[in-house]
Amino acid sequence: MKNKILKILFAYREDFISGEKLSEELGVSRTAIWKHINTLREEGYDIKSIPRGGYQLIKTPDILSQIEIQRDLNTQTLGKEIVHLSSLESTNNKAKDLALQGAPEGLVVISEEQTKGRGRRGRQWSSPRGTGIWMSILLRPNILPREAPKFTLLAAVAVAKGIREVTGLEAQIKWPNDILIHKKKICGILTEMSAELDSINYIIIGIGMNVNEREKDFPLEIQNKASSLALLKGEKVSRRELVTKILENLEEEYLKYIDKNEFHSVIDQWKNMSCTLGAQVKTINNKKEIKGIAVDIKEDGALIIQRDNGEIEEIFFGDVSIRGIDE
Ligand code: BTX
Repeated sequence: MKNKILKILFAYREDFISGEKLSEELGVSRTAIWKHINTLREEGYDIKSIPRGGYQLIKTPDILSQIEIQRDLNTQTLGKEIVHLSSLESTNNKAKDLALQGAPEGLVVISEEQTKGRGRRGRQWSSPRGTGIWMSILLRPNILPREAPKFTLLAAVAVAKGIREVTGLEAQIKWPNDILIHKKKICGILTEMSAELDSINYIIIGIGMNVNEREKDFPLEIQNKASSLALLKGEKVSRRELVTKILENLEEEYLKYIDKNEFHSVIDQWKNMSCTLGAQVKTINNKKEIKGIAVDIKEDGALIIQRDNGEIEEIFFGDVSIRGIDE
């Protein structure tokens, strides 16, 4: 009922709408309407009321609730169901629990803060309240498990493109899963899956993005390498618009891949937005150091490095440091 009231208030937002009209349209008493309006106010909606004039929606709050995100969302499956919580240990953990309970493909879990946000290999992900986007998307693709690394590439493209569309900032992709702007880390992606030998139960794409953080919101040890979109843009950025664009971009590429087996547009965009290709890089693979130039990316997500002596190496996992960015 609360959401129905909100929808009507939003549609009439230039105008006042009377309590009487609301109660007629929704078939509940004016007192019930008044109670729901008060709950909406407690959630941060600025709703003006005048005696005999009715109610007017003045301002919506900066929260990533289902109704706020779905307002402009143009997707078939992704984000049709959104679980939005005020605080969680990790949205990836919650998405995993829901996946095990049979949650459908396209489910999105978003939290205003994470108390145990996770990076790769047990690393922590700083996720302060109300400033960034901490979300996980559940997919159930009918593909072989070895195809799964493609989803990190797909997600990185959807995110980098979304940032460019909303802010105009030149987001770049650093292999395998970082989004950087002006050499600072803005976003990390954690793709996790549950699979049998020949089939995937589910894939969870976890996206952590710094949006409106101030410098002091970051832990001291990452202040020199992390930044937020607002710090780089010089003004507050809409988290809602970013989530919408990212889900739309993700679905577009996902459907192309799943329905038409078409992945080249992800690869092309990945290459265009990459800050890794062409750079001098260094990584550790099977305990040996590999140094050279990153020359290509393969469809399975592998990074191709050409050593100084001309030898070619394929890297599937790990961290790569880029000369000029990390050292
Ligand atoms: P990663 O292992 O590549 O990066 C983790 C490293 O990044 C940390 O060790 C730290 O140095 C740095 N770092 C930590 N927090 C931040 C931050 N807010 N901004 C920039 N740098 C940071 C990257 O892992 C994958 C992160 C995924 C996070 C999402 S949030 C939603 C979902 N739920 C969850 O628990 N994780 C994912």
